[in-house]
Amino acid sequence: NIMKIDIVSVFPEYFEVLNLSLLGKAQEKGLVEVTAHNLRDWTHDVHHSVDDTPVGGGAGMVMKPEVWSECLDELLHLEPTTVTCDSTADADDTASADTAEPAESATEIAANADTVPATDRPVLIFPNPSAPLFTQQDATELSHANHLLFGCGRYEGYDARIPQYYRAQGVDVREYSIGDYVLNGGEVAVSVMLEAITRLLPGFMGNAASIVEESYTGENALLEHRQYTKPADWRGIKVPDVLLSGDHAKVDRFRRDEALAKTNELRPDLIEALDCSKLDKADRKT
Ligand code: 6GU
Repeated sequence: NIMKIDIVSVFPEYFEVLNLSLLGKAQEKGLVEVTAHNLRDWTHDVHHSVDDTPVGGGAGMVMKPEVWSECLDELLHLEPTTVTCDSTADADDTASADTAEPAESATEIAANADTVPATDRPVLIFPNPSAPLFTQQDATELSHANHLLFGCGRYEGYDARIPQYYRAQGVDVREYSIGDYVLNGGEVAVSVMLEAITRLLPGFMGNAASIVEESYTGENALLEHRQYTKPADWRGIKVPDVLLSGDHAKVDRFRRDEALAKTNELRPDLIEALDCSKLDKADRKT
């Protein structure tokens, strides 16, 4: 079941590197098909302009809805239509981005996040520094989709009616930020999301167990314990004795304690979010 990925950008060359590396291999194996498109190909004016000044005033430029819609209609095989709704009605749309499926409640979606089946509905994703954070759970969910379409905007933004319109057309529209810092355009953010999503595709990585043990995944999202390889003594620094003991239960306990202590120190927010019922007695002591 091949995953189709379209990327729209004014710098499509940026994505040429995707043909190298691991994603290039995945394309050769027929797991994914990635196509980068130039947004300017859908312009009609001599200057190939894709943005305009903000309505209401202010600095910067905003990406025009007409160019985006011609492009997205073609890639999503949709006919242009007119929708009847005002822009204020959709003001909190980013928050409800992943709850668009009426059949499933929000809790059901959360519970099934790791097992949602492949969906025939295309997912349209806009990188946006003012949107909710992209998480491992989003990556897992999106790795089950058949068709992803990424629209890279510049950082000043794109006309808010673009996601609103495609949501009204029944498209699963998502907007995500990759962190609390500002990038010039969505290209780097899309590369980050793409890598997080595609490495989860079945057959992409050799070792499936290494995915299960990672930080931010599994029952309890903790930071990972430290790793060591041989030699046991290197430049005077010794590997912890317990790891050489051959006692698997002791090793597991040691690693779990370290993961808990490290997460508590570096990411107390992840400890807060833990499901306490999943902690065992020994966990509580740490
Ligand atoms: Cl998704 N886009 C841009 N332009 N800047 C960002 C971002 C996205 N996430 C964090 N910073």
